[in-house]
Amino acid sequence: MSDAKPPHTTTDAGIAAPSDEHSLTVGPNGPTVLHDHYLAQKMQHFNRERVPERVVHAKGSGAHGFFEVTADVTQFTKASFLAEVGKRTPMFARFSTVAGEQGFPDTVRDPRGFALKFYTDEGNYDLVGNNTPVFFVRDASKFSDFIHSQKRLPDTGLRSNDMQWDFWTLSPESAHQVIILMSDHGIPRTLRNMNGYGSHTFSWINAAGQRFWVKYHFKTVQGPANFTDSEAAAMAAQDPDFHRRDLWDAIAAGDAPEWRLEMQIMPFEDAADYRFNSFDLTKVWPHGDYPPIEVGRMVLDRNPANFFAEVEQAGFSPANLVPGIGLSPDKMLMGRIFSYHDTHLHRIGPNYEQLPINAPKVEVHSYNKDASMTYHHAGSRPVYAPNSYGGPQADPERAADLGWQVPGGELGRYAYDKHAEDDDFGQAGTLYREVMDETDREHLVSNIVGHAGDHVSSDVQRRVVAYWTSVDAELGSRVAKGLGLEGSGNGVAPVDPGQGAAVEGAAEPARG
Ligand code: HDE
Repeated sequence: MSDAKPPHTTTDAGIAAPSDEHSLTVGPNGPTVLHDHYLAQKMQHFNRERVPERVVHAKGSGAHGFFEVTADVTQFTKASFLAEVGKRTPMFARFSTVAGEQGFPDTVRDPRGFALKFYTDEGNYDLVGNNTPVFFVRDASKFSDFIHSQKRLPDTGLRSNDMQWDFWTLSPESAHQVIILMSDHGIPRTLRNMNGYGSHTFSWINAAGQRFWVKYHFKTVQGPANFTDSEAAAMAAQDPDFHRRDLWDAIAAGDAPEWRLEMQIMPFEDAADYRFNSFDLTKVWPHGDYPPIEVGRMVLDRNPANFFAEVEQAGFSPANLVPGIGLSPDKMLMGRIFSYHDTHLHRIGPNYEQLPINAPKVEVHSYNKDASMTYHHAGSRPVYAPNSYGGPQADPERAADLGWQVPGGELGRYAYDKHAEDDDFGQAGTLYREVMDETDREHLVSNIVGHAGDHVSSDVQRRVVAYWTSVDAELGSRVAKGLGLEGSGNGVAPVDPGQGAAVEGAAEPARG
């Protein structure tokens, strides 16, 4: 409680406000007059307080901090913020759930967004990842369909496990991500106890122009910790904002969470013949093939001063790449390069990068001008290029490098380019048999049966059994047993995409 004399209330025009609580009326019981501008502007602003929530990742929490380089990686990248051991770069992170709206509980079974904005001395670098190294689909064209299946039915407005399993069992490439989602890692105990990943394959380019394919792993120094289904349900009822509160309280108490950045580095030439398609977002690179190397540390040590201004208005984009860091022909990453800036234009306006949370810490010399909420401008400087009046000139030597050698080919919509060991279930099966222990497997089966047993039609449940049987026969039979469908799917591949609707006598999907 402050005993300092508070400032006097004003309008947004800085004019002293007449009262914090009384409308302007004719006598104490008379009509309120239209020219009570102070009352009117409070209500008018109140009606306009909301910007559209994010269409996905709506519920989130954020914090400021820094990234510090702990190893020399200049042989792989010329990125300035990675140029020397000990170099620190200010950053902002936003963690989020995917499918729930802003009021949704934190402790739900869902991937977590792991969005990082590095305010580097070459402009902002955004790495917009998740807490899982893979994703449900591998082509941007399926993303909005996938999200629609995770959200709400068009008629009831309710979420539906039937819809989720219908999509997943008709999209076998989802199996690796779904087994992670249904494992104990599907509900992190806190945002501090989860890893983060770039998920995609990106490229690093060194000063000599050599390109390497890379994958980012942010390992929580707090250690991974998760909720079981029942613990999570109890917490969702007790404190729907538990994750947000935990992150805030930890930082406020000086217990700054930290992550260790490890990188997998693949020589450029390896990708062509690697046993997995190196750019398939549903696959990992086994660490035995490309052992992760430690690169740096990320520490979050400052809470936002204002939630809306910083967390709600933060705009991240995978297109924000600095020199020395590039893309890869990952069809999901390619789609994302368009989408994020577009969503910010819709959600927070054409000048969102002038907002402090999104503004770079370096000078901006852009030929973009005007548009609503313009704050920074170039004064009388030319607004066209080329010009002979001292306007900025592009310097390709300083720019990020978005190219790589591309084998030719006809323009077309191609099926996925399978490499020697590529299939949709192999890495999920390896995870089940070789990485999980028996407790993990028991929890996995229980989570799958609990989820697929809740308002999911029998036709879809049969495909669920076939889906998990394709991952691992023993897993499939445990799921079949849990769903009371023994013998209904052993060794049967899931229904081919597009045949789902043709299943004879397909029951009306359970409206869950
Ligand atoms: Fe996103 N994603 N995404 N996404 N995503 C958005 O941008 C999109 C994908 C991720 O805390 C949106 O600002 C497309 C993968 C995070 O503000 C939107 C595709 C991964 C966040 C969007 C994907 C992510 C978003 C919605 C498939 C992990 C929250 C709101 C091609 C590697 C960032 C927004 C924050 C948010 C598009 C798939 C992570 C709609 C088109 C894969 C962490 O632009």
